[in-house]
Amino acid sequence: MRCDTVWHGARLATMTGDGLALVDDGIVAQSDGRIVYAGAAADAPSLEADRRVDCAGRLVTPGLIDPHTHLVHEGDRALEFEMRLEGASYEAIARAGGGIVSTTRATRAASEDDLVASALPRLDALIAEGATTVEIKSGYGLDQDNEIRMLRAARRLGIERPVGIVTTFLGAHAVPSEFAGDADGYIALLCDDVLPAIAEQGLADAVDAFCEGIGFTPAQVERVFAAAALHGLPVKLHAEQLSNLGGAALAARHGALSADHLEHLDAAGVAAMAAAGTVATLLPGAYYFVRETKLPPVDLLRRAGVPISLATDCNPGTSPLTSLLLTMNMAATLFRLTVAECLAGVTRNAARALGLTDRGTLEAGKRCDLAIWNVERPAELVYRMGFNPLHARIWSGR
Ligand code: DI6
Ligand code: FE
Repeated sequence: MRCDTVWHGARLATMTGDGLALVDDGIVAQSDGRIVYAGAAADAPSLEADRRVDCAGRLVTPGLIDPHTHLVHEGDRALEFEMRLEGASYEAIARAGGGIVSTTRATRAASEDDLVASALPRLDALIAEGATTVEIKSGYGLDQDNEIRMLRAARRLGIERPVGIVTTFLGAHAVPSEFAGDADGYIALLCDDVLPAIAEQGLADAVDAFCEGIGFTPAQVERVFAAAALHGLPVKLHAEQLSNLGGAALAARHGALSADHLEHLDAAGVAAMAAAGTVATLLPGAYYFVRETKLPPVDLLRRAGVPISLATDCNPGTSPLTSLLLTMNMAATLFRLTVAECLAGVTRNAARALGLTDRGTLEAGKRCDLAIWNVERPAELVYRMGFNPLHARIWSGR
Protein backbone atom coordinates (compact mmCIF):
# COMPACT_ATOMS: atom_id res chain seq x y z
CA MET A 1 0.00 0.00 0.00
CA ARG A 2 1.33 3.48 -0.90
CA CYS A 3 0.96 6.20 1.71
CA ASP A 4 2.37 9.62 2.63
CA THR A 5 3.75 8.96 6.13
CA VAL A 6 4.41 6.01 8.40
CA TRP A 7 5.12 6.43 12.10
CA HIS A 8 6.71 3.24 13.41
CA GLY A 9 8.21 2.00 16.66
CA ALA A 10 5.28 3.52 18.56
CA ARG A 11 3.25 2.44 21.55
CA LEU A 12 -0.30 3.20 20.50
CA ALA A 13 -3.28 4.00 22.66
CA THR A 14 -5.74 3.62 19.79
CA MET A 15 -8.76 4.34 22.08
CA THR A 16 -10.89 1.98 19.98
CA GLY A 17 -13.41 -0.14 21.86
CA ASP A 18 -13.99 0.57 25.55
CA GLY A 19 -10.52 1.11 26.99
CA LEU A 20 -7.13 2.33 25.82
CA ALA A 21 -6.63 -0.51 23.32
CA LEU A 22 -2.83 -0.42 23.74
CA VAL A 23 -0.54 -1.74 21.03
CA ASP A 24 3.10 -2.24 22.05
CA ASP A 25 4.91 -2.23 18.72
CA GLY A 26 2.61 -0.10 16.62
CA ILE A 27 2.40 1.73 13.34
CA VAL A 28 0.27 4.60 12.11
CA ALA A 29 0.15 5.24 8.36
CA GLN A 30 -1.56 8.21 6.73
CA SER A 31 -2.48 9.40 3.26
CA ASP A 32 -4.01 12.80 2.48
CA GLY A 33 -4.59 13.51 6.18
CA ARG A 34 -6.46 10.27 6.86
CA ILE A 35 -5.26 7.22 8.74
CA VAL A 36 -4.94 4.25 6.41
CA TYR A 37 -3.58 1.85 9.02
CA ALA A 38 -3.18 1.99 12.82
CA GLY A 39 -2.25 -1.09 14.76
CA ALA A 40 0.39 -3.72 15.39
CA ALA A 41 3.46 -3.69 13.16
CA ALA A 42 3.14 -7.46 12.89
CA ASP A 43 -0.33 -7.18 11.33
CA ALA A 44 0.41 -4.22 9.03
CA PRO A 45 0.07 -4.50 5.26
CA SER A 46 3.24 -3.73 3.33
CA LEU A 47 3.50 0.05 3.34
CA GLU A 48 5.46 2.13 0.86
CA ALA A 49 5.77 5.58 2.37
CA ASP A 50 7.26 8.88 1.20
CA ARG A 51 8.26 9.58 4.78
CA ARG A 52 9.04 7.22 7.66
CA VAL A 53 9.26 8.50 11.24
CA ASP A 54 10.77 6.42 14.05
CA CYS A 55 8.84 7.05 17.27
CA ALA A 56 11.55 5.30 19.34
CA GLY A 57 9.02 3.64 21.62
CA ARG A 58 7.07 6.82 22.39
CA LEU A 59 3.37 6.75 23.19
CA VAL A 60 1.04 7.89 20.39
CA THR A 61 -2.55 8.88 21.16
CA PRO A 62 -5.25 10.54 19.10
CA GLY A 63 -4.85 14.34 19.15
CA LEU A 64 -6.62 15.71 22.21
CA ILE A 65 -10.07 17.29 21.95
CA ASP A 66 -11.40 20.02 24.26
CA PRO A 67 -15.20 19.84 23.87
CA HIS A 68 -16.24 22.81 26.08
CA THR A 69 -14.46 26.18 26.19
CA HIS A 70 -15.25 29.88 26.36
CA LEU A 71 -11.84 30.57 24.83
CA VAL A 72 -12.90 33.77 23.03
CA HIS A 73 -13.41 36.57 25.54
CA GLU A 74 -11.78 39.88 26.37
CA GLY A 75 -10.12 40.73 29.66
CA ASP A 76 -9.66 38.58 32.72
CA ARG A 77 -11.08 38.45 36.22
CA ALA A 78 -7.82 38.27 38.16
CA LEU A 79 -8.79 41.35 40.16
CA GLU A 80 -12.06 39.70 41.17
CA PHE A 81 -10.12 36.57 42.16
CA GLU A 82 -7.81 38.71 44.28
CA MET A 83 -10.78 40.49 45.92
CA ARG A 84 -12.34 37.14 46.82
CA LEU A 85 -9.08 35.96 48.38
CA GLU A 86 -9.13 39.11 50.49
CA GLY A 87 -12.64 38.29 51.69
CA ALA A 88 -14.88 40.34 49.38
CA SER A 89 -18.43 39.03 48.85
CA TYR A 90 -19.98 38.36 45.46
CA GLU A 91 -22.24 41.39 45.99
CA ALA A 92 -19.24 43.63 46.61
CA ILE A 93 -17.57 42.25 43.50
CA ALA A 94 -20.71 42.85 41.44
CA ARG A 95 -20.91 46.43 42.79
CA ALA A 96 -17.29 46.91 41.77
CA GLY A 97 -18.32 45.93 38.23
CA GLY A 98 -17.08 42.33 38.39
CA GLY A 99 -18.58 39.03 37.32
CA ILE A 100 -19.83 37.91 33.94
CA VAL A 101 -21.07 41.49 33.30
CA SER A 102 -17.49 42.77 33.28
CA THR A 103 -16.40 40.14 30.74
CA THR A 104 -19.40 41.06 28.57
CA ARG A 105 -18.51 44.76 28.78
CA ALA A 106 -14.90 44.08 27.78
CA THR A 107 -15.91 41.67 25.01
CA ARG A 108 -18.39 44.14 23.53
CA ALA A 109 -15.68 46.82 23.45
CA ALA A 110 -13.24 44.55 21.59
CA SER A 111 -12.90 44.30 17.80
CA GLU A 112 -12.83 40.93 16.02
CA ASP A 113 -9.06 41.33 15.66
CA ASP A 114 -8.75 42.03 19.41
CA LEU A 115 -10.77 38.90 20.22
CA VAL A 116 -8.60 36.76 17.96
CA ALA A 117 -5.41 38.25 19.40
CA SER A 118 -6.43 37.74 23.02
CA ALA A 119 -7.63 34.16 22.41
CA LEU A 120 -4.53 33.02 20.49
CA PRO A 121 -2.24 32.56 23.53
CA ARG A 122 -4.93 30.43 25.19
CA LEU A 123 -5.39 28.38 22.03
CA ASP A 124 -1.61 28.02 21.71
CA ALA A 125 -1.43 26.68 25.27
CA LEU A 126 -3.95 23.97 24.39
CA ILE A 127 -2.16 23.18 21.13
CA ALA A 128 1.21 22.95 22.93
CA GLU A 129 -0.24 20.03 24.90
CA GLY A 130 -1.47 18.13 21.88
CA ALA A 131 -4.96 19.53 21.31
CA THR A 132 -6.07 19.15 17.69
CA THR A 133 -9.78 20.05 18.06
CA VAL A 134 -11.25 22.76 20.31
CA GLU A 135 -14.87 23.77 20.83
CA ILE A 136 -15.46 27.51 21.42
CA LYS A 137 -18.68 29.11 22.65
CA SER A 138 -20.05 32.60 22.27
CA GLY A 139 -21.93 33.99 25.27
CA TYR A 140 -20.14 37.19 26.29
CA GLY A 141 -21.67 39.31 23.53
CA LEU A 142 -25.32 38.85 24.49
CA ASP A 143 -26.72 40.75 21.50
CA GLN A 144 -26.74 40.01 17.79
CA ASP A 145 -23.69 41.94 16.62
CA ASN A 146 -21.51 40.98 19.56
CA GLU A 147 -22.43 37.28 19.53
CA ILE A 148 -21.73 37.18 15.79
CA ARG A 149 -18.37 38.88 16.30
CA MET A 150 -17.39 36.30 18.92
CA LEU A 151 -18.28 33.41 16.59
CA ARG A 152 -16.42 35.00 13.68
CA ALA A 153 -13.36 35.37 15.89
CA ALA A 154 -13.68 31.71 16.91
CA ARG A 155 -13.88 30.57 13.28
CA ARG A 156 -10.85 32.71 12.43
CA LEU A 157 -8.77 30.99 15.10
CA GLY A 158 -9.10 27.83 12.99
CA ILE A 159 -7.52 29.70 10.06
CA GLU A 160 -4.75 31.26 12.17
CA ARG A 161 -3.68 27.89 13.59
CA PRO A 162 -3.62 24.27 12.37
CA VAL A 163 -6.42 23.07 14.64
CA GLY A 164 -10.05 22.05 14.23
CA ILE A 165 -12.46 24.63 15.70
CA VAL A 166 -16.07 23.78 16.49
CA THR A 167 -18.31 26.73 17.41
CA THR A 168 -21.34 26.87 19.70
CA PHE A 169 -23.90 29.66 20.05
CA LEU A 170 -24.40 30.35 23.77
CA GLY A 171 -26.57 33.47 23.61
CA ALA A 172 -28.52 32.12 26.59
CA HIS A 173 -25.51 32.42 28.92
CA ALA A 174 -26.70 35.41 30.96
CA VAL A 175 -29.32 38.16 30.72
CA PRO A 176 -27.65 41.34 29.42
CA SER A 177 -28.16 44.52 31.45
CA GLU A 178 -30.43 46.07 28.80
CA PHE A 179 -32.89 43.18 29.43
CA ALA A 180 -32.61 43.25 33.25
CA GLY A 181 -35.84 41.85 34.68
CA ASP A 182 -37.00 40.61 31.27
CA ALA A 183 -35.27 37.29 30.63
CA ASP A 184 -38.24 36.15 28.51
CA GLY A 185 -37.85 39.18 26.27
CA TYR A 186 -34.16 38.35 25.83
CA ILE A 187 -34.99 34.71 24.97
CA ALA A 188 -37.48 35.98 22.35
CA LEU A 189 -34.73 38.14 20.79
CA LEU A 190 -32.37 35.14 20.71
CA CYS A 191 -34.96 32.83 19.12
CA ASP A 192 -36.49 35.29 16.66
CA ASP A 193 -33.48 37.33 15.54
CA VAL A 194 -30.04 36.30 16.77
CA LEU A 195 -30.16 32.53 16.22
CA PRO A 196 -31.69 32.80 12.73
CA ALA A 197 -28.97 35.29 11.70
CA ILE A 198 -26.21 33.08 13.08
CA ALA A 199 -27.66 29.95 11.45
CA GLU A 200 -27.99 31.74 8.12
CA GLN A 201 -24.33 32.75 8.20
CA GLY A 202 -23.26 29.23 9.20
CA LEU A 203 -21.42 30.55 12.23
CA ALA A 204 -22.50 27.92 14.78
CA ASP A 205 -22.20 24.13 14.80
CA ALA A 206 -24.44 23.76 17.88
CA VAL A 207 -26.54 25.69 20.41
CA ASP A 208 -25.97 25.75 24.18
CA ALA A 209 -27.66 27.43 27.17
CA PHE A 210 -27.03 27.89 30.90
CA CYS A 211 -29.90 26.22 32.79
CA GLU A 212 -29.58 27.49 36.37
CA GLY A 213 -31.15 29.69 39.00
CA ILE A 214 -28.69 32.44 38.03
CA GLY A 215 -29.10 31.53 34.33
CA PHE A 216 -32.25 30.46 32.48
CA THR A 217 -35.23 28.32 33.49
CA PRO A 218 -36.00 24.96 31.87
CA ALA A 219 -38.96 26.60 30.07
CA GLN A 220 -36.66 29.27 28.59
CA VAL A 221 -34.11 26.62 27.58
CA GLU A 222 -36.92 24.67 25.83
CA ARG A 223 -37.64 27.73 23.68
CA VAL A 224 -33.98 28.04 22.69
CA PHE A 225 -33.82 24.31 21.86
CA ALA A 226 -36.98 24.55 19.76
CA ALA A 227 -35.43 27.42 17.78
CA ALA A 228 -32.23 25.39 17.34
CA ALA A 229 -34.24 22.45 15.97
CA LEU A 230 -35.96 24.80 13.52
CA HIS A 231 -32.53 25.65 12.11
CA GLY A 232 -31.25 22.06 12.15
CA LEU A 233 -28.66 22.74 14.87
CA PRO A 234 -27.83 20.17 17.57
CA VAL A 235 -28.03 21.24 21.21
CA LYS A 236 -26.09 20.82 24.45
CA LEU A 237 -26.58 22.29 27.91
CA HIS A 238 -24.79 23.70 30.97
CA ALA A 239 -26.84 21.66 33.45
CA GLU A 240 -26.92 20.84 37.15
CA GLN A 241 -23.82 22.93 37.94
CA LEU A 242 -25.07 24.68 41.09
CA SER A 243 -28.49 23.09 41.61
CA ASN A 244 -30.74 20.43 40.07
CA LEU A 245 -33.34 21.89 37.71
CA GLY A 246 -33.69 18.70 35.66
CA GLY A 247 -31.60 20.25 32.88
CA ALA A 248 -29.83 17.03 31.90
CA ALA A 249 -33.14 15.19 31.37
CA LEU A 250 -34.44 18.17 29.40
CA ALA A 251 -31.32 18.11 27.23
CA ALA A 252 -31.69 14.35 26.75
CA ARG A 253 -35.32 14.78 25.64
CA HIS A 254 -34.04 17.07 22.90
CA GLY A 255 -31.39 14.54 21.83
CA ALA A 256 -28.58 16.75 23.13
CA LEU A 257 -25.01 15.91 22.18
CA SER A 258 -23.92 16.53 25.77
CA ALA A 259 -24.94 17.83 29.15
CA ASP A 260 -22.08 19.60 30.91
CA HIS A 261 -20.95 20.21 34.55
CA LEU A 262 -23.50 17.84 36.24
CA GLU A 263 -22.32 18.05 39.87
CA HIS A 264 -25.98 18.06 41.01
CA LEU A 265 -27.19 15.41 38.54
CA ASP A 266 -29.56 12.77 40.00
CA ALA A 267 -30.40 9.18 39.02
CA ALA A 268 -33.36 10.22 36.85
CA GLY A 269 -31.11 12.58 34.90
CA VAL A 270 -28.51 9.84 34.45
CA ALA A 271 -31.16 7.41 33.16
CA ALA A 272 -32.49 10.01 30.70
CA MET A 273 -28.97 10.69 29.40
CA ALA A 274 -28.24 6.98 29.02
CA ALA A 275 -31.47 6.42 27.07
CA ALA A 276 -30.75 9.34 24.72
CA GLY A 277 -27.02 8.66 24.25
CA THR A 278 -26.18 12.12 25.62
CA VAL A 279 -22.52 12.47 26.66
CA ALA A 280 -21.69 13.68 30.20
CA THR A 281 -19.03 16.39 29.89
CA LEU A 282 -17.35 16.91 33.26
CA LEU A 283 -15.44 20.12 34.00
CA PRO A 284 -13.11 19.45 36.91
CA GLY A 285 -11.34 22.81 36.47
CA ALA A 286 -14.55 24.70 37.32
CA TYR A 287 -15.25 22.32 40.21
CA TYR A 288 -11.77 23.03 41.56
CA PHE A 289 -11.73 26.78 40.97
CA VAL A 290 -15.08 27.55 42.62
CA ARG A 291 -14.24 25.09 45.42
CA GLU A 292 -17.39 23.07 44.77
CA THR A 293 -17.85 20.17 47.19
CA LYS A 294 -20.69 18.24 45.52
CA LEU A 295 -19.15 15.59 43.27
CA PRO A 296 -20.74 14.62 39.96
CA PRO A 297 -22.32 11.12 40.19
CA VAL A 298 -19.49 9.37 38.31
CA ASP A 299 -20.42 5.90 39.50
CA LEU A 300 -24.05 6.28 38.39
CA LEU A 301 -22.87 7.51 34.99
CA ARG A 302 -20.47 4.58 34.71
CA ARG A 303 -23.05 1.97 35.65
CA ALA A 304 -25.59 3.45 33.22
CA GLY A 305 -22.98 3.41 30.43
CA VAL A 306 -23.13 7.17 29.83
CA PRO A 307 -19.97 8.20 27.93
CA ILE A 308 -17.91 10.70 29.96
CA SER A 309 -15.92 13.45 28.29
CA LEU A 310 -13.67 16.05 29.94
CA ALA A 311 -13.11 19.70 29.06
CA THR A 312 -11.25 22.73 30.38
CA ASP A 313 -14.36 25.01 30.39
CA CYS A 314 -11.70 27.71 29.82
CA ASN A 315 -13.41 30.93 30.94
CA PRO A 316 -12.28 33.96 32.93
CA GLY A 317 -14.75 33.55 35.80
CA THR A 318 -14.89 29.94 36.96
CA SER A 319 -12.16 28.03 35.11
CA PRO A 320 -9.19 30.03 33.82
CA LEU A 321 -7.63 26.78 32.65
CA THR A 322 -5.87 26.03 29.36
CA SER A 323 -4.50 22.55 30.03
CA LEU A 324 -6.16 19.27 29.08
CA LEU A 325 -3.34 17.41 30.86
CA LEU A 326 -4.19 19.16 34.14
CA THR A 327 -7.89 18.61 33.40
CA MET A 328 -7.20 14.86 33.24
CA ASN A 329 -5.21 14.99 36.47
CA MET A 330 -8.06 16.83 38.21
CA ALA A 331 -10.65 14.36 36.87
CA ALA A 332 -8.58 11.52 38.31
CA THR A 333 -7.72 13.17 41.62
CA LEU A 334 -11.02 14.92 42.33
CA PHE A 335 -13.55 12.68 40.52
CA ARG A 336 -11.64 9.36 40.73
CA LEU A 337 -11.78 8.68 36.99
CA THR A 338 -9.41 5.93 35.85
CA VAL A 339 -6.55 6.61 33.43
CA ALA A 340 -8.51 4.96 30.61
CA GLU A 341 -11.58 7.08 31.43
CA CYS A 342 -9.49 10.27 31.50
CA LEU A 343 -7.93 9.58 28.11
CA ALA A 344 -11.27 8.55 26.59
CA GLY A 345 -12.66 11.81 28.00
CA VAL A 346 -10.32 13.96 25.91
CA THR A 347 -10.35 11.77 22.78
CA ARG A 348 -13.11 9.29 21.82
CA ASN A 349 -15.86 10.64 24.09
CA ALA A 350 -14.92 14.28 23.48
CA ALA A 351 -15.39 13.69 19.74
CA ARG A 352 -18.78 12.18 20.45
CA ALA A 353 -19.73 15.17 22.64
CA LEU A 354 -19.13 17.32 19.55
CA GLY A 355 -21.01 14.97 17.22
CA LEU A 356 -17.79 14.25 15.30
CA THR A 357 -17.40 10.71 13.98
CA ASP A 358 -14.18 11.34 12.03
CA ARG A 359 -11.77 11.65 14.98
CA GLY A 360 -11.02 10.64 18.56
CA THR A 361 -9.55 7.18 17.87
CA LEU A 362 -6.64 5.80 15.88
CA GLU A 363 -8.17 3.65 13.14
CA ALA A 364 -8.32 3.52 9.38
CA GLY A 365 -10.60 6.15 7.89
CA LYS A 366 -10.27 8.68 10.75
CA ARG A 367 -8.49 12.02 10.46
CA CYS A 368 -4.77 11.70 11.13
CA ASP A 369 -4.64 13.92 14.26
CA LEU A 370 -1.99 12.55 16.61
CA ALA A 371 -0.18 13.43 19.80
CA ILE A 372 3.25 11.83 20.25
CA TRP A 373 4.41 11.84 23.86
CA ASN A 374 7.76 11.42 25.58
CA VAL A 375 6.25 8.87 27.93
CA GLU A 376 6.03 5.10 28.04
CA ARG A 377 2.69 4.62 29.73
CA PRO A 378 -0.66 6.46 29.44
CA ALA A 379 -0.79 6.88 33.24
CA GLU A 380 2.10 9.35 32.99
CA LEU A 381 -0.13 11.78 31.07
CA VAL A 382 -2.63 11.83 33.94
CA TYR A 383 -0.28 11.58 36.91
CA ARG A 384 1.91 14.65 36.52
CA MET A 385 0.84 18.22 37.27
CA GLY A 386 2.18 21.14 35.25
CA PHE A 387 4.56 19.07 33.14
CA ASN A 388 4.19 18.80 29.39
CA PRO A 389 5.74 15.71 27.78
CA LEU A 390 4.46 16.40 24.24
CA HIS A 391 7.06 15.41 21.65
CA ALA A 392 5.12 16.22 18.47
CA ARG A 393 1.61 17.03 17.35
CA ILE A 394 0.22 15.98 13.99
CA TRP A 395 -2.85 17.71 12.59
CA SER A 396 -4.41 16.39 9.42
CA GLY A 397 -1.35 14.27 8.70
CA ARG A 398 1.15 17.13 9.15
N1 DI6 B 1 -21.00 28.22 33.88
C1 DI6 B 1 -19.77 28.61 34.26
O1 DI6 B 1 -19.11 28.08 35.09
C2 DI6 B 1 -19.36 29.73 33.40
N2 DI6 B 1 -20.48 29.88 32.55
C3 DI6 B 1 -21.41 29.00 32.87
O2 DI6 B 1 -22.48 28.91 32.28
C4 DI6 B 1 -19.06 31.01 34.13
C5 DI6 B 1 -18.77 32.12 33.18
C6 DI6 B 1 -18.22 33.36 33.83
O3 DI6 B 1 -18.26 33.51 35.06
O4 DI6 B 1 -17.72 34.21 33.08
FE1 FE C 1 -19.00 26.57 30.44
